[in-house]
Amino acid sequence: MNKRAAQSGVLNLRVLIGMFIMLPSVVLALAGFGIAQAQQKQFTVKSTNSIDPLVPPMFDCSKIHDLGIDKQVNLRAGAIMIFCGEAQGGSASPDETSSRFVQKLLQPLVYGTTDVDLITGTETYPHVTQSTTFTASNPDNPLQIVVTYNDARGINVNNSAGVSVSTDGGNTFTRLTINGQSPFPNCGSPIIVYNRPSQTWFIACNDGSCGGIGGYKSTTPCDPKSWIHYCIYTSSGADRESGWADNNPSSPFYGRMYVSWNDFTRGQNIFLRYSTDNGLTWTNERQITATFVRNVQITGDKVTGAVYIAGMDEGGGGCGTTRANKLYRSTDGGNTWTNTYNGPTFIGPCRTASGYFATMYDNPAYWRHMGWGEPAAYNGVFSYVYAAKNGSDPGDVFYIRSTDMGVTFSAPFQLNSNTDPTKAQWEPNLSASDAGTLLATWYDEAPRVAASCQPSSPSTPCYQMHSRKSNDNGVTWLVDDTFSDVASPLPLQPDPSIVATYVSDYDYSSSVLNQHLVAWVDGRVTINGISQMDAFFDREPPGLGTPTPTPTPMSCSVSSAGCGSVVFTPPIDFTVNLSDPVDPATLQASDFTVNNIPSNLPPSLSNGNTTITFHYTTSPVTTRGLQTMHISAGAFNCGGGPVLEFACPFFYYVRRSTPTPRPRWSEPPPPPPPTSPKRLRR
Ligand SMILES: [Ca+2]
Ligand SMILES: [Ca+2]
Ligand SMILES: [Ca+2]
Repeated sequence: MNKRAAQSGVLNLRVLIGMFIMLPSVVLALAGFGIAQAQQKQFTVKSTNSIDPLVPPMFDCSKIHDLGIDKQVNLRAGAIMIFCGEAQGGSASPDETSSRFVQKLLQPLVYGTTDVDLITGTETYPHVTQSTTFTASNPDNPLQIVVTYNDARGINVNNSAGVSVSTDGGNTFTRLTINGQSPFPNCGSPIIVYNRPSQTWFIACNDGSCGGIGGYKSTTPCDPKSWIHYCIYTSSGADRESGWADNNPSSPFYGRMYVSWNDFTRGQNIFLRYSTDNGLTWTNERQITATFVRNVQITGDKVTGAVYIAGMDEGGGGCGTTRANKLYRSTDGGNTWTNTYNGPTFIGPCRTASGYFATMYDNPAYWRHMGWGEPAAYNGVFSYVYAAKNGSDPGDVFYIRSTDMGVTFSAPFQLNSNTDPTKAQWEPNLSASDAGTLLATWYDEAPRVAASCQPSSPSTPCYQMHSRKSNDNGVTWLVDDTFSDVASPLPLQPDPSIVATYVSDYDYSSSVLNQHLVAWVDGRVTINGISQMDAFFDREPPGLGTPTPTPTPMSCSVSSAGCGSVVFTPPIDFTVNLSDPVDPATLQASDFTVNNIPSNLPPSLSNGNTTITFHYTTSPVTTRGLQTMHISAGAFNCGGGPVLEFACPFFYYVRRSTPTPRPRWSEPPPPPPPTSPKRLRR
């Protein structure tokens, strides 16, 4: 009874239970999955024939679709798919050689510097898969860069969250290791943010010890013993988490950390929690969607403090089916959310599909990818990159831009210059720098010469990372050129505990010191003679060109239901509504006047700082007739910029205490019908 038997056999619940009865020690070992069980960390899988520790005990395979397991991307869900025979695990027939080499530099670099392999230390076949990267940096110590990724090294001991740390600005990295594993037991699918006020790094992951989303935090990230466990959210259905931290001291929401995810046990919806106290506590979750929309990535605009979640309607999955980009925005620090954009449908990038997921390669189906990209926002401009099928072309990457904080968008701009309809470009990422530069990077088959790519063919170049840079926050783009140093073979996924179609789900790039920090999966390093996956890193230094000055900050406007109204009692309170939240630090009572008389009591804020009520000790309304409310342009800041001028009339009438009926004139006779114009006769 082993995993391969489980894959090939037709299993039902009773057979599963029988298996566990025959293997009581395995049941014992698995009992702690998904809940805090210190003992579980001590458990070691002793045999390659043991059942995958990622699969919960007594798991009912008939519930895979009800639970959305087939749509999830975390490695545990993949292990369940493999266990239930719904997906194949990776496999290969390695030869006995154990070479490991890196190809030398083949051509000059246009974007980026020298590529760095993030995977240091021992690799033990077949647990050699590292990919799906998330990159963050420390703005107060830009030499400190941390990249997280899925790491198969500890997949069989419930430890698949890899992290590599650089202390020299990204020239070299070290993969953190304790006792041969990452320092994050029970953790998988990691992401990372840096909390500037507390100078603390936070890894968030699918955390078995929290039974949901949790992770580890540290102020000395290169010390693997320094990381302390914490929890964010409890649910067995959490998947595909993403995170962002507001690290701009001038932002209205400086210091907040945001984590979003899909919860497949709660309608498959997107949820979010944020922390206002540097990670000590996390809010009750905000529900962002009311139906299944993939939580693609979250980002924020450090200037305005606005936070954005890029989502995708995946059209039921598969190849040849539609996708639609969706956007959700919060302008009050994550408290309330608005669905600002529902983009047009397009066909998702693919050559075929395997189960729910589209894949970029066929024969066999390989590299699941739905078209997910990455958002970036800076100074009121929201940008997004994604991938789509383009006629017969299996994949191109596109850029869309919004100058009204994610409500309306420019027409999609194709970033890849290669237009060979047999070559795919896919899985793009994007980051924005403080200089207003954008860097988009994607997987590009431009260097492929062979008719197709097959995994584990070290002599067949398949793809190379390509980039394109904008020096004006996305208005115009420099040329498309290479970012990684060499063309990579298509790496194999040989780990039997990870679904065979997995290569990389996303790369999350970021920026520091006007550099762009990018990681990706590369197959140039061979082990046992096969091309396998390593997470790589490179950075785009500040450009030599002069970045265009950043756009004028967004303005926001004031409205009031009182405009044009009639009052019969002189009011002392006046309520106005804002298009975006006011920055309370910029607001004063005297910003508001009626008939040039300023308010003289502290104003009240409500509705997430989008409603202001100004107060008077005595009403400024004293004479009958026309009255005028007024706020000068720039009197305070809201939505990240100065408020527009507001002037609004209303009327004060005095009711007659004893209404006297007016004499009525009798109705005048109707006017005579207009004379019909004479028709011209021929
Ligand atoms: Ca590897
Ligand atoms: Ca293409
Ligand atoms: Ca490079």
